Amino acid sequence: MDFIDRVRLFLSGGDGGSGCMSFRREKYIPFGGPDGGDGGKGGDVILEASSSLFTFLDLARRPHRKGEDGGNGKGSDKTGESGSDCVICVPLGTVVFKDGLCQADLCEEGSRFLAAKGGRGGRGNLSFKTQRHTAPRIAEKGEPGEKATIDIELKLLADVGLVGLPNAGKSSMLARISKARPKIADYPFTTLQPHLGVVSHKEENFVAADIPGLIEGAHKGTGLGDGFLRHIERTRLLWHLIDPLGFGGLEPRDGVRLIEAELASFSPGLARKPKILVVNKMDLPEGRAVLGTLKRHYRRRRVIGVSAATGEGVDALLDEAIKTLSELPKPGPFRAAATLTPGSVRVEQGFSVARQKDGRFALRGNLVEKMAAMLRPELPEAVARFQNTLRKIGVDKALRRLGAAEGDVVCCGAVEFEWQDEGAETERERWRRKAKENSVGS
Ligand SMILES: Nc1nc2c(ncn2[C@@H]2O[C@H](COP(=O)(O)OP(=O)(O)OP(=O)(O)O)[C@@H](O)[C@H]2O)c(=O)[nH]1
Ligand SMILES: [Mg+2]
Repeated sequence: MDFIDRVRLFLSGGDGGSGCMSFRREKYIPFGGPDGGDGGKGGDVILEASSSLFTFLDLARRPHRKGEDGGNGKGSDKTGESGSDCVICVPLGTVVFKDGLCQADLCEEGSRFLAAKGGRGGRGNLSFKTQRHTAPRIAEKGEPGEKATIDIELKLLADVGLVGLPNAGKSSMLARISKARPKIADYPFTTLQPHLGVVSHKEENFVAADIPGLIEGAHKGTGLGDGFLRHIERTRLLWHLIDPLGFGGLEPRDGVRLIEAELASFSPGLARKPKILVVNKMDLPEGRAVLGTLKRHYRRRRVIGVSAATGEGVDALLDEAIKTLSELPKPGPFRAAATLTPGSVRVEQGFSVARQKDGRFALRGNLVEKMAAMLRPELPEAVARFQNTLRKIGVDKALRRLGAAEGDVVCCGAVEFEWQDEGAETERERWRRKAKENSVGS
């Protein structure tokens, strides 16, 4: 099975259903009032962590997902049906990024992240009924669902990470201590993807992760690269496995330095993690000498000799791991350097108007674009309400300042309309002026 641990998703919430414009028309009921129901809400797109998944394979094949659209409202005040949510299952340990900022870390079974919100249903004409305006001929289209492009990354959840040069015996060790069965062979880069194994020792359990071998320049992409180190970023303890025979002409001691340099260049956090130097293949004659040399060289560090093949020293290594893990705090949710901070929140409000090269005016902004998308241009009252709102929020003033003339085309989202300059006065102002003029005249 392919292992995919990074995917870009293109998500869209379902569109809200349209509101209905209808009047009660029944025999023996004269003057039946408005009874158009609201549209239903569009379905959300939600990511949900599930322990039964280990890869984004399915998501990589279908990265475009959309919530169901809401149903349209109907007469007799019937609200449209809500669209059902699109729930996407992701493996435990999925970290969500939007515009490079970390948004969520789904590391608990069932934890959810609302990735794209469904649009609200448009209002039917019953919702516009007021004491003064008892027969509104106005209704809205549904709000379009939110569009979101997000990147998801898998950072496996394990307690112990196995690192080392290729062929050091990492997979053999995982197979010895757990029921995981990664491929083991006498050539470098046998392991091509991370493997997890649950280790039970003296009534304690922990999860160990075996990742592909690292070589010099892995941080520049040499060998299989260092991208797999992401999966041991949240382990609490590292076992650095060492082959007493060395690798590719490299002495074991130089190999230790090389791996530590690669860990440090991936992330300082990884370099700081508690490590146990594990000299593997102690059944080979070279084992004892190498263990002795490393113990002398790294006096202050824990150096343990084991053999994944015979099981020698493995119990002592597990004892040590359980003791160390019990002293270390459980890792909290992942926080990348570029985590969302109050200073980096993007607030999109207000509007902007600009004259385009073709002479038309572009009106942009969250509120105005949403209003334009929900406008039903065939209903004159809806158009008047739209124009009134534009005037109230100052769009007319801004257009006048840019030199727009009556009849100029203004584009707002997918809607285009001809601008009609109703003057700077609002209706209320006009009413007040007229009342004043009348009182002066009388
Ligand atoms: N004699 C001896 N051989 C071992 C021991 N552990 C592993 N090996 C051998 O070393 C070779 C490499 O073992 P793997 O477990 O595949 O090594 P790895 O570190 O996972 O290698 P990559 O996945 O390629 O990075 C295999 O031929 C194993 O049989 C050991 O304790 N003693
Ligand atoms: Mg391996």
